[in-house]
Amino acid sequence: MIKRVDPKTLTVLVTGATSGFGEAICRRYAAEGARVIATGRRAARLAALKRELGRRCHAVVLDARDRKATQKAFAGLPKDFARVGVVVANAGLALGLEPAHQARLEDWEEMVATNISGLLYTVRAVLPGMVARDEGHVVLIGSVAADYPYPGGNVYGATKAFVKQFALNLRADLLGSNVRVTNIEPGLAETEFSLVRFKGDARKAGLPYKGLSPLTADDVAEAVFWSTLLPRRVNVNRLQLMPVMQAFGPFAFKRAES
Ligand code: NDP
Ligand code: 8X3
Repeated sequence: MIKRVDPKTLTVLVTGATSGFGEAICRRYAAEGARVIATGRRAARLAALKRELGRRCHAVVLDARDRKATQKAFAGLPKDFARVGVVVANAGLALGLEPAHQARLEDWEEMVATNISGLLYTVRAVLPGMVARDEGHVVLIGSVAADYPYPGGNVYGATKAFVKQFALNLRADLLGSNVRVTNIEPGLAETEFSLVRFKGDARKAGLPYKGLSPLTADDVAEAVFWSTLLPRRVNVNRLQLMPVMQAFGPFAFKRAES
């Protein structure tokens, strides 16, 4: 017998809710009656989402890299939103696609600060409450870039490999509690991700999606939603999804000229 979690009972905290996956995840849960806490840096977009979702949405303007602000914001949530049942640590970015010897160190630092430190600040801020209540679900947004290397993916892929191992180690720590941990690893998905990676160059940003059907933000939101509503006895450790039109490359060789 499948007894799914009732979304109407959930308060869901989503970082990076101003676009892409995060925004779609907020909409998906809100449509089923959950309360959502939406965070991100762009205040106008958060305000628009709050207007759209109404009283069931609490919006917090927050830079995920700011440890103190994160702790303060999540410690001071309004009463109706204080019992976070699902946290989706989604805020993240890739910057640049240059080979390692040409990449900008500032880009590497920003990816580490957001995709690793920011994710840790978010999880650490809500985890004690979940453990105390013996109920909760930590969802981390990883990437196929954690599993398969590609030229120019150097630090971005490495940050997502961190997410992968952190998810597994969290599970190890949480055994014995009813707090669940899931790492969702999407492949190519059309959001603002590419525009951010190529720093606003719309032509370059469009190239990865040309001639194929990438995943959509709604596809990823559905995977997150589904995994958190499974019966509480079930833990999806890791869920990798790709467009049907994407697969893996063969090994690459540089052969000597003959
Ligand atoms: P988008 O660029 O559309 O969304 C990224 C979100 O992250 C925005 O809401 C942005 O909000 C937020 N964000 C970035 N930096 C910060 C910060 N310092 N503080 C707070 N929020 C921040 O991209 P996606 O929706 O595609 O990306 C979401 C996640 O999915 C990322 O972790 C990404 O690595 C991952 N991913 C994306 C894939 C893809 O192909 N699109 C595939 C696999 C994984 P704001 O700028 O307002 O702060
Ligand atoms: C985003 C997917 O392949 O652009 O994580 O790195 S990819």
